[in-house]
Amino acid sequence: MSRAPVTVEQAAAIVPAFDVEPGCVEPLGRGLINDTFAVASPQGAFVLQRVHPVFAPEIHLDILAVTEHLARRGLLTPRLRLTTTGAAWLDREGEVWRMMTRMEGVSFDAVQAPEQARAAAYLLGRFHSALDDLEHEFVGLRTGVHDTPAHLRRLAEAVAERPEHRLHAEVARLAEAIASRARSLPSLASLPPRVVHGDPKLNNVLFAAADGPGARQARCWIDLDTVAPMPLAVELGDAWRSWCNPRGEDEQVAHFDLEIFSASLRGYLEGCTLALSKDERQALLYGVEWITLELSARFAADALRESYFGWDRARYPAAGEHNLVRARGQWSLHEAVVAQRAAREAALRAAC
Ligand code: GN1
Ligand code: MG
Repeated sequence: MSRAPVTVEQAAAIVPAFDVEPGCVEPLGRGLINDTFAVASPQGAFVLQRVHPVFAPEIHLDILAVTEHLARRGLLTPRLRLTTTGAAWLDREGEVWRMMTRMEGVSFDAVQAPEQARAAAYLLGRFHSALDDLEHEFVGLRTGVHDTPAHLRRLAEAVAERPEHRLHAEVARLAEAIASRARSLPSLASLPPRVVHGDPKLNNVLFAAADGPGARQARCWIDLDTVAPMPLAVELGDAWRSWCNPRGEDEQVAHFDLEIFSASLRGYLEGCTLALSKDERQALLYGVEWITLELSARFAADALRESYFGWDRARYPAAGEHNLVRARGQWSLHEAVVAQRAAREAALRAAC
């Protein structure tokens, strides 16, 4: 089962370990994985997080290298605050905590206008390009994060292991559809790795304001636990599955917005100075098909296991019910994306 959530008091007790006075500590954000708090103190504004054990503590060495490089290249980025002993993370009774500077800005769960997605994409292009000459051996890699066959295996295992689960029949049906679709998509293996964000959904980018022109001005990328070398098609597939589905992750029937897709593709190519190979460009067509399928499999497996993704206690009776809605939402998005393959291909041909 998931770990007990952290209380504000517990979080406040951690703050001095980062040489910060625990001024005001409040829960922050809607992340599904880490426990997150905002800290306002005389030393400045920070984000304190209890890091989920899915991440190796060594990711902080990767975050350190990536954020230093981004800052050198003139991009805004949160920076790690070291502990009083100079460490990049704190190990307290077996739990990993880290503190980063809190960036000003507003996040959105759903794209409000194509221009907003264009801005996020432009900044993602700059992010990737700035990291092109980073010389760093990644040490905290969450191996298998986008190993789709492994996610499909875990879903099949969950279905086999939980026949008594109240949602078993529904998940089993979905799992079968997912597995059969996976057999028909072309493989993305053998694409070159690029240093990317790793979880570029819309609410991981901060905008200058909640409305007006500032809502179309992307300031910086946050939530850097997943920075890693991986194919661009996977990264942009993950971005598009989030940006082009304005209904968000909690709706069973999704919609893939082609206008947002085209606007963000153009924005990305404006911000990106990487020399992309023909294979990398062509693979952009299938990345979003794979990612929607993979995330559907991950949510479906957790509908039975009820142990990984955070869930909304106000709207659902239990984690399983929330994750089943999300799994169906991503499946529906996958179907929409496949149905629009020809239109996406035309947009890609026009832009690349
Ligand atoms: C998780 O924690 P959060 O919400 O930024 C997940 C991503 C999924 C996303 C779906 C480490 O990200 O992979 O795309 O939920 N992160 C991890 O909302 O599993
Ligand atoms: Mg997040």
